[in-house]
Amino acid sequence: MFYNASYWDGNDPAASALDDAAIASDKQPLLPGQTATFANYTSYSLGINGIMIDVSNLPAGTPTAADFEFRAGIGGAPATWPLAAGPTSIAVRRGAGAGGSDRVTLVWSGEAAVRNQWLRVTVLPGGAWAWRRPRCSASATLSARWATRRPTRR
Ligand SMILES: [Ca+2]
Repeated sequence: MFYNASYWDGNDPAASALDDAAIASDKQPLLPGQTATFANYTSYSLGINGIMIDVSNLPAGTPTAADFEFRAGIGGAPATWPLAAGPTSIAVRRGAGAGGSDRVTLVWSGEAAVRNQWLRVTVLPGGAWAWRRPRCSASATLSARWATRRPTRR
């Protein structure tokens, strides 16, 4: 995840290369079977408003919200959480991801961003991705436990 529209990306609400400087390198998605730790929680005042997914061999075109499933909840089985708002925009930067992969950036604006809950992002197989099979890393959860304090480096 990254802190979209923050000091680190020049307060730019759009998805751009500036977002790479706003990556929360100390935060990690909680994968199925893992136990949540501090690394899975963000205290960003704007909630979970930016997620990057690096994809190898991304097919031509830009994924849409229909290529993902977004659910938000607090406890219980993530698969039963209510559907959450999709991202405001999705952008692709070819070759900008780790190891030369393609970087897919999802941003949520304003109230669309999940706060005080977990956000589960699932990459759906097929569709625009044209994947023959889903990758093991396709399902991840991030928390939007929102603290009342603002980021200290502002
Ligand atoms: Ca941005």
